[in-house]
Amino acid sequence: MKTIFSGIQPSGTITLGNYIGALKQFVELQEEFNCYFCIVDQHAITVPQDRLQLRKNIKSLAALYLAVGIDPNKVTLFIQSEVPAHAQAGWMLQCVSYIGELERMTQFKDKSSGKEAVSAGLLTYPPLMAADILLYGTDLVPVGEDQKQHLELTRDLAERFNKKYNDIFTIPEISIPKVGARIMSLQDPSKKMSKSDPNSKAFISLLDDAKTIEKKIKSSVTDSDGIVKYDKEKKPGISNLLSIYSILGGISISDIEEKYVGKGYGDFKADLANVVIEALTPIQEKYHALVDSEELDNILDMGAEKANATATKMLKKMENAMGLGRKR
Ligand code: ATP
Ligand code: LTN
Repeated sequence: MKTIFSGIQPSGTITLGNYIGALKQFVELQEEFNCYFCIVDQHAITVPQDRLQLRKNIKSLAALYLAVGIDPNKVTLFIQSEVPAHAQAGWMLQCVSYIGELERMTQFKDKSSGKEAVSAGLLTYPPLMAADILLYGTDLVPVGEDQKQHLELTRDLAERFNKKYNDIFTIPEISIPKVGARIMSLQDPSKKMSKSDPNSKAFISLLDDAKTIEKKIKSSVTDSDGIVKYDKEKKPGISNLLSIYSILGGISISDIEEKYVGKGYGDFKADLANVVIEALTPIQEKYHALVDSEELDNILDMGAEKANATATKMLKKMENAMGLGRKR
């Protein structure tokens, strides 16, 4: 059976972008693959986090993984910092990475630009991500489009390590959804929707209530020609809303366009809000039942135990390949 690994940062409440670009795929993939899904809290601290809020976000993200349909009996769901091999392997892979290639990562450039104090962790984030993936002999990594460059670097690092030390890593493939790989901000359709956007109107979180969803969609940035038509270049706002409508409503974009011929953006946005609310309501119900439960802690304990068992074996192979410690 092939192995899948993917991670989400507990840097806020996950958005429709995370759901459509990543989580929705995970639910389908769990049926056919040996899946590891990780709450990457060590990645989240590459930018400042409030201690108590981070703790909350970790549990909340775990509950959301389950609420969207991840089955803990089929997958290994765990918290990155509870499996120390990630940071250990991350260090070794930092020593295989070049500063130049890390400085070229667009996520680093975006998140560091204009900031006075940029943590070294923000720069060395990709080798930690490579460690996450490579520790499990991962074949396939399902992610949104923004992670393509990090995946390419992961493959380069794995190949470099295999050549230089010992051929121990599987070279992972990337899996990006055909539609919805890049859901855009509701306030600026040239930017991706991001859960840590300081403007909360820019994203819909999976836990937003109906009123908030209606308001955010109503105030989303579109254009002034009033025609519901998909045109990514000329009408990025409406095109983004059409993608969300199509994916969550299960209707093709051309059918939606036809439905709104002669109608304005007001009708379209009101219906889209209902489509989103309908998709999120059952997820929110499951979430509330789980988030403070003992069951959730048990699932995370079980996940950490399983992940630790697998990751420690690969870590040992890495240490042997590089000559660290004593041979055992
Ligand atoms: P942050 O704002 O803290 O950087 P984020 O919202 O960008 O976070 P991540 O935790 O970095 O989200 O990403 C989790 C997964 O969601 C990744 O697979 C990523 O590719 C995917 N993803 C993130 N944003 C989008 C988006 N706007 N559209 C589609 N997929 C996305
Ligand atoms: N870098 C990713 C989160 C992430 C990840 C991973 C995704 C960390 N480790 C391993 C896939 C596989 C992000 O910012 N979205």
